[in-house]
Amino acid sequence: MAVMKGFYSESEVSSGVHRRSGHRRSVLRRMRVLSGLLAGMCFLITAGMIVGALFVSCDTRIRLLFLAGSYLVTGVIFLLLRLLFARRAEARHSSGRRGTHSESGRRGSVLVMVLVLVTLAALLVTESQVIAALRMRLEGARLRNACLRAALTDSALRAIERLGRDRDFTVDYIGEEWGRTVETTRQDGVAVFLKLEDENRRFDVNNIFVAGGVPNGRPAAEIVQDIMTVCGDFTPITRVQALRDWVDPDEEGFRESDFYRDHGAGYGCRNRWLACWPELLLVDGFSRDYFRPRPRRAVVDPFHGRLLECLALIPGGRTRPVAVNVNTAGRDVLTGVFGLENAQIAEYIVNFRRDHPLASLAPLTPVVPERLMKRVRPYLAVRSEFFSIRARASREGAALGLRALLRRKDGGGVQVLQWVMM
Ligand SMILES: [Ca+2]
Ligand SMILES: [Ca+2]
Repeated sequence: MAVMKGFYSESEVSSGVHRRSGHRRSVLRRMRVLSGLLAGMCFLITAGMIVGALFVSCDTRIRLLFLAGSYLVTGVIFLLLRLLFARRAEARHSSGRRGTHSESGRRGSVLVMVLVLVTLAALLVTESQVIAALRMRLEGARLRNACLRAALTDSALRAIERLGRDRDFTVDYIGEEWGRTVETTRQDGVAVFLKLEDENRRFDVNNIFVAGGVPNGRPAAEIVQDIMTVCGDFTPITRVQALRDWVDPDEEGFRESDFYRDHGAGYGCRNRWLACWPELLLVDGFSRDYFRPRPRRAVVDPFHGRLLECLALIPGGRTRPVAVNVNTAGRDVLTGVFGLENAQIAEYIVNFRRDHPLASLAPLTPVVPERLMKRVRPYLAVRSEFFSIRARASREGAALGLRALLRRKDGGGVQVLQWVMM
C-alpha cells in the first residue's frame, strides 16, 4: 500500500480493492449455487434408483442400491462444499475490504480444484459401476436364458415321450394322458407351463391345396367357408376365393399375382401350400383383426366360434386331406365339415363321445345320410396324427416360449416338424 500510494490516490486504491472483493464474492456465490445444484442432482438420482430398485430382480436391486449409495456420498460431499462456499462468502462480506485478498484467492482456487476433482472422481466411479453392472446383467441374462431353454426342452421332450407311450394309437380322445397340461416349478426356480394338443381337432387350411382335390368329396374350400360363417363371417366367399388362388398352382383367378401387384403389395401369389400363419396374413382379406374373437350378438349365439380354435395350418404338400378327429374336434369344426345345414350331426357327436369315444365312424351311421358320409368321409378320423406343443418357462421376470409341431406315426414314433423358441 505504501508503494501504491506513490502512484494512485487513496480513493482509486479503495475502488480497485472493492472491485476485486466483489468479483471474488460473485465467484463464491456461483460455486455455492453450482455445488448446491450438483448435490440436488445426486440426491434426485439416488431417490430414483431406490424407487427403481423396488421393481427389479434381486441381483439388479443390490447393484442399484450400491450405485445409489455412491450417488448419496457424492451428494453429501457437494452439500458440504456448498456450506463451505456459503461460509466463505459470508466471511468475506462481513470483513469488507479487510482481510488478505491474495490468501483468500488461493483458498478459493484450491476449493474449485477440489470441487472439480471430486466431480471427476464421482463420474469415474459411477461409470465403472455402470459398466460392471451392465456386464453382470448381461451374464445373468445369458445364464437365465440357458436355464429357461433347458427347462423348456426338458419339459417338451417329456411331453413327446408321453405322447409316444399312448396306450392306443388307433383312437385319440379328450382326457388321454398325453393331453395333460403341465404346470410346475423346477428345482432351479424355473416355472414351466406346457400344453400338448392335437391339431386334428381343427380343420387344416392347407387341405384346400390337396392335389387334384378330393374325389367325390366335399371341396375343402367349402368346409373352410362354412367354418368362417360359424365364426361370424357372413361374407366369406371372397376370402376363400383369395385363399384358393393363393395356393392353387395356376395364375387364373380374381386374386392371383396380378391383383396383389396392381394393389402395390410388392409380392405375388405363392401358388403352393401355406407355410405359416404370417403367410396367411398376406392373403387378401386376412388380417390379425380378422382372427380376433367377435363379440356375442346374443346370449346364445350359434355364430360365435373362434377361428383360431377351428382352423389349423399344417405346412406341406399332400395328396389326401388331413382328417379332423371326431373325438376331439369342437362343435363349430364339426358343423363346418358336415355343413351348416347339418348342425344337429355335430351336436350328436359331441353328446355321444362324452361317454363313448368313437373307435370308428360306425356310430354315425344312424345320423349321417350315406351320401353325405361319402362326401365327408375323407375328412374324418377317430385318431390324431399331428400335435402341437405350446410351452412357456419363466424365472425372475424373464420368460421364454416354445412352439413345436409334431407328427405321430401309426406305430407311435414321433417326428418333430417345427421347433421354435421365442
Ligand atoms: Ca390314444
Ligand atoms: Ca394361384
